[in-house]
Parts: sequence; structure tokens; C-alpha cells
Amino acid sequence: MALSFVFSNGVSDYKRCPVPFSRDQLRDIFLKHDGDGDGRLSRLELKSAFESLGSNWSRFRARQSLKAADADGDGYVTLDELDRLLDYAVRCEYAII
Ligand SMILES: [Ca+2]
Ligand SMILES: [Ca+2]
Repeated sequence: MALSFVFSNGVSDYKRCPVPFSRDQLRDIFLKHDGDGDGRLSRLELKSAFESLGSNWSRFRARQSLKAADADGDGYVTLDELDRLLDYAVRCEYAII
């Protein structure tokens, strides 16, 4: 039986299940989702970040990660809170360390 060398594009698989990233990769991904470039991540920006990480519950993740990372309670994850956000993501097994 011939092996098939035709691969599906893999994108759907990638989206379906979270792929482990390194902490540095996660940091890059979160920073890239600062859509308005104000140096902090709003809940919507977090949601799109978790979407791109393959989360099926991105809205839930955004809310939970904000709760976990937003130390001063201003509703945004700023750069000095980013480490806490990464801690959360790692806890949710989006990262291998
Ligand atoms: Ca922002
Ligand atoms: Ca904050």
C-alpha cells in the first residue's frame, strides 16, 4: 500500500489542541497581541492571544489570566505583570519549561 505524501495543511490540528511553547515564545506571542501598541494587554487582546495559542476557551482564559496576572487591578496586563501572565499560561500547560 502506497504511502500518501499528501498532507492536510495541518492548520486545523494546530488550532484544535494547545501546543507547548517555550516561555520566551509565549512572551513573544502575548506581546504580538498588543494590537493597539499601548504596552499592555486588554481582555480582548488576551482573548485573541489565547485563540492563537489554540485555546478552545479563549474568553474564559482571558478572564482567568487577567484575574491571575493583573496585580494592580486596572484591568490590563502591563509589562511588569507579564511574568505573572506567563506563569498562568505555563500552569495551563501552554508551555514547556
Ligand atoms: Ca494593548
Ligand atoms: Ca494591571
